[in-house]
Amino acid sequence: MAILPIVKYPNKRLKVKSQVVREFDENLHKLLDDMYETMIATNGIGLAAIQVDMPICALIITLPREEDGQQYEEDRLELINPTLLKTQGTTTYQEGCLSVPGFYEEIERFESISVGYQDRFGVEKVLQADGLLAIAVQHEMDHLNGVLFVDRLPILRRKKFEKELKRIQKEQKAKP
Ligand code: QAP
Ligand code: CO
Repeated sequence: MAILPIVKYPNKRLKVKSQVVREFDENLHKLLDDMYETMIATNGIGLAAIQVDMPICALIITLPREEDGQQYEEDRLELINPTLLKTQGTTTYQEGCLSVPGFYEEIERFESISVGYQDRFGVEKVLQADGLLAIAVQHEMDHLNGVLFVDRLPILRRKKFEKELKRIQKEQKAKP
């Protein structure tokens, strides 16, 4: 297993459309395992393959449990080639992203969704999700289309983000 470098905004690689996964082999499994290790090491709850510079339709999510706020390996969720089947309602949540560290904003999403996908072995499955899981799945599926949560901000809040980003980048330059 390995911790992989995360591609950060405004790197244009994050805008690439991810390719459909056709081979459910050990290379895919190794990538998914490395993604999991990377996500945990960086305090993430979700990660798309493109964020570790592999533009393929694969994403992982491991939400913290409600009872203790901890992430458990047995709660690992891996969605390969996901497609939205059904949506209901809308909701907003203050989102962040490992590719946009230090910035959080309210984003509108569907409240509940149904998603078709394949697991790491290529077996077709359906996931019904609401709450934080539904938001995480939509956020990660956006990555597969080259879309970041900041791309969904209304123009004024997008400007606020670009301004704040300059400050964050200065801070990070001063750090190491
Ligand atoms: C996507 O986001 C998501 O700024 C996953 O400094 C967002 O894991 C799912 C993170 C909202 C559900 C709701 C962000 C870590 C992690 C940061 C993440 C940071 C360190 C974000
Ligand atoms: Co993200």
